[in-house]
Amino acid sequence: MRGKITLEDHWDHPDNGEQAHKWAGLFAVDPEKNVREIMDLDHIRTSYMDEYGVGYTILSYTSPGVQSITDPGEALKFAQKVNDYVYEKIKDKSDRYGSFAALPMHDPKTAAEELTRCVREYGFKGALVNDYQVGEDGETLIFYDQPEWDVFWETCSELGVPFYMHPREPYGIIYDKLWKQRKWLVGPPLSFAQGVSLHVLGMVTNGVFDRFPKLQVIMGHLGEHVPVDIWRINHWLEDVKKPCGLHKTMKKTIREYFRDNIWVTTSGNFSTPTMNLVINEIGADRIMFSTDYPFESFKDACTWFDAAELPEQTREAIGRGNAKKLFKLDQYKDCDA
Ligand code: GRE
Ligand code: ZN
Repeated sequence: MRGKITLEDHWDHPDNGEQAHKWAGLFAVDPEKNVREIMDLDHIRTSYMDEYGVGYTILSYTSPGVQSITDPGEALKFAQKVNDYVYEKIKDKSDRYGSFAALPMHDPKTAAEELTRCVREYGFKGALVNDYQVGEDGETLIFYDQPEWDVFWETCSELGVPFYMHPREPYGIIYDKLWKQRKWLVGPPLSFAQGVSLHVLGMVTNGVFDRFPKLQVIMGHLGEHVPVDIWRINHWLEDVKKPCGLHKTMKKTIREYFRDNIWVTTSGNFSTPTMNLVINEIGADRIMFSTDYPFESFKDACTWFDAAELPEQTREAIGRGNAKKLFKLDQYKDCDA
């Protein structure tokens, strides 16, 4: 399929070279290639897009990014720097590239202000945040499912832009107690999915979507294990007789929040049986194609999706139609690159 849209494509800033090499050493088969590709906002990326039929990409600053900067002032400065930088890089290529805002998540008001600046001044398409923010003391983990974050969610709703909850690596005591003895499960095999699932289900069960019914949140990797478990999650949370039944605080069923507020992308999860499961459980109208480049191969993402057995109407919806609707990409002219 030509003219696909992709939403989980990471980049890194030239000043972050040391960390990029460290991260690539942990996760990439070919670290040099990974760093070269993640730093590129130009020919390498665009030629992959041209070759494999991606018309439009919404870029995001890499993980853990701003979420690991403990000092709130530094986090804001760094977020502004990367947002300014990517805007300059793509502003003349707005037919092919958009961007998510990177945000400092120490404080809801500051986060809301930086998001507003990026959307209003730069035309950014939403925010992509790497799970929890590490707090100023280097120990606190800030989750956005608490009531003080309402001002931030209100801003997302009012601006009408989606929020992408992307994974980060486990940090501090969480890493020491749970993952240190089984490091190979950190990242895509398990910890990423657990982290994002906890955070998004925290938002659902703490009433964020009841207070902001227009808010739209995206999860990558075909839903980070939630769709496969949705019957069981629903079963326990809806049953008011069970002690963990959250009937007092939740207005709708888990399935209804997925229908109304949550989207899922194919990033880094190129399995047709799993995609079919998500189509069955969540619906093809809530799924959007994505790659997870350069942590996954651009080619693998695209050739898998193009060849997957799907009705053509479904391929069109997942490949670009749903993203066009969600991100209001009407100006985007079905770029058939
Ligand atoms: C990511 O998407 O950010 C990512 C990593 C490391 C490994 C795999 C992956 O940062 O998808
Ligand atoms: Zn990713």
